[in-house]
Amino acid sequence: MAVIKESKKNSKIEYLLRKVPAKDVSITPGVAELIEKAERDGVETVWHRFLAQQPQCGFGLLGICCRNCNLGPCRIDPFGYGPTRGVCGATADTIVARNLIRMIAGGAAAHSDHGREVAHVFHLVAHGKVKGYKITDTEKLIAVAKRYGIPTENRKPKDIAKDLAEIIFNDFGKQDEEPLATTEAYAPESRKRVWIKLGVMPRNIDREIVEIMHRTHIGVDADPLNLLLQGVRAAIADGFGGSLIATELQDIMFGTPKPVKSEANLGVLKEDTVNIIVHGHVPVLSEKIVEAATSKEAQKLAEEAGAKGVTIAGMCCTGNEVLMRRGIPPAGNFLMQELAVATGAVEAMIVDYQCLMPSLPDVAACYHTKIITTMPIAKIPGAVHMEFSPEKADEVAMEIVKTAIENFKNRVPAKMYIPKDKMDLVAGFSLEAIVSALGGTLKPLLKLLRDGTIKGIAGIVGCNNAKVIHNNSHVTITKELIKNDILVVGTGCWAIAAAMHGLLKPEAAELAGDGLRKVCESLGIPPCLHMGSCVDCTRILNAISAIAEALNVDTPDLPVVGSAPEWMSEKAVSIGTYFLAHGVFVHLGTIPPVLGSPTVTKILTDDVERYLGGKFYVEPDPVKAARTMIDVIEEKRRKLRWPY
Ligand code: BF8
Repeated sequence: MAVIKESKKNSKIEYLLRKVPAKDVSITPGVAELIEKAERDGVETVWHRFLAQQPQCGFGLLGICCRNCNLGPCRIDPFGYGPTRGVCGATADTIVARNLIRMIAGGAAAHSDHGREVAHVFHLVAHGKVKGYKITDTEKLIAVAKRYGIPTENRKPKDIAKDLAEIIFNDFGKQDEEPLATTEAYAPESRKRVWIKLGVMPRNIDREIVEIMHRTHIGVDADPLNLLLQGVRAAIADGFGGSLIATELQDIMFGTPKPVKSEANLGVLKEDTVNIIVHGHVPVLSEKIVEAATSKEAQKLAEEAGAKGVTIAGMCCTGNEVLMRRGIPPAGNFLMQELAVATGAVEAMIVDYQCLMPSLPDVAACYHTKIITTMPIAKIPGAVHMEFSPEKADEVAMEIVKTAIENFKNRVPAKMYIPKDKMDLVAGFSLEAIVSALGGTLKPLLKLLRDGTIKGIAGIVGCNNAKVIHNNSHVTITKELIKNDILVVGTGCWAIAAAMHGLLKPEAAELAGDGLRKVCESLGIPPCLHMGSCVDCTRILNAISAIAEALNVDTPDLPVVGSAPEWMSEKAVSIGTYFLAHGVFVHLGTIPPVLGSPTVTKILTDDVERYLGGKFYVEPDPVKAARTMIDVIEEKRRKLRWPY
């Protein structure tokens, strides 16, 4: 396939074509042909910009540049011929550790601000101050309230919700040294003891993030281990005080996911309908857009505009949210967002926040697509801004959908091309849905794990990254693991990759080892379970904690591994670290910017196991990575004296 190589000539960007085999860009059907279409249309994509950035800064890749004050920027010579300290005196160890935990702070901030937004809407619902939202899952409300010790007997759901909203608001705002109520409510006792001993029990999400920013300011914390431990504390705070709050409250308000059939890939867009894509992360907006777009009023307006109705599809984690609860098909994962616009068949891409490419309006300018931003904290130059607020949710959602419908007349058929590729899937495996599929208790799963029918569980999460072949590591690792009777559960862009490659179909059981295959066939489930969006990684944590407690062991003892094969975001660093804090062996398929400090690298990939029971393992080759994860699972089984 042709890929644009950027060169500068006469002050103009000129595109030179060069041949790159499609398999070196993406393994996902439809992607290569749309990149070629984008090139023909003169559109630049993330892959082109990645090429234009080569070679990427070596100091940055190693994590040894510091811009934290205006003595710098400073960088350390990794070969020892140049400076070994920044101007202030910081060594590579200090700089790498500081930079890494600032990534955790960024990720934890993103997750927790999402959680805070959902908590705000939940508080409005509890106090009857908003009409567009309600308590949908009372059973879940009661289950969550009980975790916090809130009385639930003979009480109205609204009263229980008021108490829950207060506790959660207090978790965000409290200033004392006591642990987060949510950590107390959800974390296994064995883990709490480890975290208290290590001094990493989180107090409050804002506090831990602020403390990272303080400790990484010039002249504060220079000790790499001490810095990294604060990173662990902020990541645990994210796991409970950010992400988990988002998941639990979204379930209460929008419904706890149950298995649902759908399809995935760009082929879910239709040639004869108005096509709307919801992209971002927070279902507070996308739930309302789905309601508006699927309403009779919207369908009628679309017909009046000459279309055969409205098709709504998802992108990234918002895509996962509306897939799990409404069966809305995802059109793609992170690297595919520009390609969806390049189909020329999308009337509007409605975005909230996180993982949005600021280049989207430039791509849209070549077609008729409107990029509609909705959040005051996430505006993009060139996009149309239609501000969303929970108080006016229904009105704004319908106004946005009408804007998309009105845009149908501007579609240019000659510029339109939708790849045919799409794949069936089953999503929506919340922990509650898994327990229900097992007959109401985890006991059957424990028995299958013990006797080796299922050898272990792998949680695979995270992004796409243009540094590696799109979706190749996700799919290769997943296939290797299920072939070896390891049940795969996952979230985020992995979940969409797995869907597009047929791994979320019950029929994928035929790719699994004998034990896992038989279990999947008897339950009618796929060997890979879609557990949701990135904040829903906490569903995996809750599953691990529940299994450990039922077996009366600590979480690091379990035959469980984690993997982020194509990670790129700061959120993924925070997620990986809170899995590490739970004693999980965490594989990273792209190299984190830490190699400039052998000390930090050793702490993360070796020493930390002594403190927390888990460690990071970095391996870009997906087959080798899967082999190591299988070995780790077998070793854990051996220690438990289970057959391996
Ligand atoms: O939160 S997996 S690219 S979309 S960061 Fe982003 Fe990564 Fe996708 Fe969801 Ni998660």
